[in-house]
Amino acid sequence: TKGNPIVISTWDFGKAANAEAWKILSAGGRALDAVEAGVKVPEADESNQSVGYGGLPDRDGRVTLDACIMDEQYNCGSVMCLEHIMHPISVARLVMEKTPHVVLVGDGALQFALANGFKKENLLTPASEKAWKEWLKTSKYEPLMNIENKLYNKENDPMPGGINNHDTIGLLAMDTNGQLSGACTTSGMAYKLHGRVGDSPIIGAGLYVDNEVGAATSTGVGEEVIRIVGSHLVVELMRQGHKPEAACKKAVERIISRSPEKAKQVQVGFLAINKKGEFGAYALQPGFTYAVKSGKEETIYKGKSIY
Ligand code: SD4
Repeated sequence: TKGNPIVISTWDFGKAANAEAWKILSAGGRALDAVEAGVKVPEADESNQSVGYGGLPDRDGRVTLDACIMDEQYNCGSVMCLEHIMHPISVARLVMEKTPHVVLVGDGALQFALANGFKKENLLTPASEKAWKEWLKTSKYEPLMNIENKLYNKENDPMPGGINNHDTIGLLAMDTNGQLSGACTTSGMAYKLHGRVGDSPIIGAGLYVDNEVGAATSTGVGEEVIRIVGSHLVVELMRQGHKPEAACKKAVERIISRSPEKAKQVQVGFLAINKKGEFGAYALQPGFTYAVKSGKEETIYKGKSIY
């Protein structure tokens, strides 16, 4: 039977990624191809300072990228701390499809990419270099991923004077055959220590796809997500019968119970879809948005939050 395809992704810039994924899904293509094509949009967008090209560098001025991908058969691939490659998601897919491994890191990931025809590029844009040099003046390392909560009120309406703090993209899709896949890609936390890896490229933390049950992805302070293996937790909660939004909420509450003080100060958001095509999200702080595209709608939703 032919189902109704759908694609969902984190943050409002997910809309452009969804549109690209939708071209594949609406033509009856495979969810795996759709998620890769979708997240390549923000990866190549230099105005997005937290994914791929144009991403903010680490504290040494190096743009290091994290990405992972997972298909409908529990195959997965990941790259961590990869430099100089515009599309880490495509390298992650190659790791999945062309190697007996799941994860390649750093220089090994770069060598693998170059050996497979990827081009070495400078990913540090003038705007991101300028922001880094500005940061260097104080060099204060505070992973303020929760800038949104100062910019949005409890109703999730943007407050005046705010900058739109874009974030990691996690994108989940179901194709006409009802198969699920997911992709997640980021430049990670700005001005992180060199070598720091967040949740995004860690299977089970930043992304998990279980084609029997559903799929989930996350955004925000990765350390808090890794601690609870967040995306896998969301999928397991859906397996137990929770709807996507309720599963995401329970995962967020788990973060609060594990890190009560930290949870008040940082942002984490989860996004999930189940096998019926039902979707939902939940975040610690207000300001989390996600984009949905299906045959019925093209919508930016405001995720509910605890605080
Ligand atoms: C990380 N979860 O590296 C990512 C960060 C993120 O830019 O969502 N945003 O921890």
